[in-house]
Amino acid sequence: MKKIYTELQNHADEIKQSHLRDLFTEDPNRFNRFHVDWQEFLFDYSKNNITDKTMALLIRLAKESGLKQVIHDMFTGKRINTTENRPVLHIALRNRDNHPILVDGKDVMPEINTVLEKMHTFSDSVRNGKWLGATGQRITDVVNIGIGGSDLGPAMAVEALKHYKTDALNFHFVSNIDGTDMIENLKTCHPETTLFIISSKTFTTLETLTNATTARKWLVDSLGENAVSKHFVAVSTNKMAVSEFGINPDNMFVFWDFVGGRYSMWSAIGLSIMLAIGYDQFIELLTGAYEMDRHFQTAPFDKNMPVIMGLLSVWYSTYLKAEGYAVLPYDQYLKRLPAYLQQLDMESNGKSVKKDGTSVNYSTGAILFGEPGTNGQHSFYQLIHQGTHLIPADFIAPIHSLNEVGDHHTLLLANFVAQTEALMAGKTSEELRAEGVSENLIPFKTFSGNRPSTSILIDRITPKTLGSLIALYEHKVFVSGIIWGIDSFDQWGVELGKQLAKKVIPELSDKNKELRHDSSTNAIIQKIRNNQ
Ligand code: G6Q
Repeated sequence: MKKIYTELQNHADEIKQSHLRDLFTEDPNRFNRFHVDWQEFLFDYSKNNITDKTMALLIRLAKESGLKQVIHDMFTGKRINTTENRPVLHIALRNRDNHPILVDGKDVMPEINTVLEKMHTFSDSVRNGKWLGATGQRITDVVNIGIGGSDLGPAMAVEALKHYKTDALNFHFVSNIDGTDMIENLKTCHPETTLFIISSKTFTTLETLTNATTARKWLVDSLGENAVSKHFVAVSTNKMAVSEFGINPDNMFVFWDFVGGRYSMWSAIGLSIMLAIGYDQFIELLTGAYEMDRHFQTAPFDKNMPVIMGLLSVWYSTYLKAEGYAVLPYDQYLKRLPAYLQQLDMESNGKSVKKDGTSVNYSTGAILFGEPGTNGQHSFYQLIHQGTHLIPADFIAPIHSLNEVGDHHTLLLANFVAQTEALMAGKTSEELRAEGVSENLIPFKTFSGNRPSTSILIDRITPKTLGSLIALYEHKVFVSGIIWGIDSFDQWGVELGKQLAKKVIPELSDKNKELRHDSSTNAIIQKIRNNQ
């Protein structure tokens, strides 16, 4: 075992003896040493269970893990997704200085720029009413049909950027194979004015193809087969499957297998985002991500936000044995961010086998959850404050609201600030006694404190700052994955899900089919069959 691992483990035992309240009291300069001021971001990680020694050890760990080299490898198109033998080039999609990025000697930028321009022309024509439905009416509703990485990014970003969205279009995201998702969304849509975007990297995903087929029938039943070309576009890497489905290749926006599903909102998978906010603001989104990419590539590790965040994840999961991780946006527009990050983080780093095929003997990615503040405060924060688990939490808030109403935003920010302070300092029995709390309630009203949080304060939510924020989390996940020695860019667990149901489908519809599962599975299938 590397010496650094033992040193970190020993240091973790030391840190457990310290309290954040004391660390702040002993060192009035603590904030100065543990924050990064960058563009519209203030990244304050001083309320984490760390000292200078912790950060020095973690940065040594990053160096000994070859992080610098792997960052370089990703940005230069090396095949760092080893189990799928692919480069990892979502960063090329937002390469705003347009420098060549070579894969097997070929620059990927010209193709990326061509697709971006095609999205530009198409989204302009839908937004300005030049693109008409089959009966000559303007499009009013856009329905993105996709799941996982082909849904969560655009759904999160369209919600996050609602303030910047055109009023002329309504957006719907249908992902679940549960027919309710489709039916409820179509209730407010009319075939003549609805545009479907079928988003699927592989164009083989059961949920998406089933939903797309239902949508197609809904349209064709009303407007006829010829209407399809005016109401269906596809985003995929699989041209053949798209044309087999009956979507005109002219209406197809391609991307490439070097873009992972959960990293694809910057590609044509983001078409709904561009339709919502327009080309120029979509470019702002890409620019924000690009600026974060530059920061990630160039800032020294001790001033590098994604590196620090990634190292903190390793510190908590592996060394302090934290199993959970909360992301708490104090902004209603970011309400889908936790769902988006659940996939980004848990699908990327929920792994127990290293790149060399051997099993890990340490904890990797944590269980991520979250809700917008202050809603979360009135539900699960109890466990974060007084439960038995260590849950590091990211608190995210904009200084300026996009909807100034009375003193709402001041009250929101007051909660944001107060929660992190309370988690850090806690409340002692002496303080409670001084407040006159009766003795029998003191054990219940005591807060241990010493509970870690990171505050990410953003000037305001804009396409650009959202781009930076998402890229920050993407790279944070990447950094932890490198340290853990896992492949953060594959998802064999999802692939299994794609296979499993196929066996059961015929067993549900054919009552006479013999069942050869375990007794529980057999009984459930039998119960469904008997009651269908
Ligand atoms: C993402 C995953 C997964 C994927 C969906 C949809 O990284 O691979 O969430 O995005 O399974 O796949 P398709 O886009 O191929 O339909």
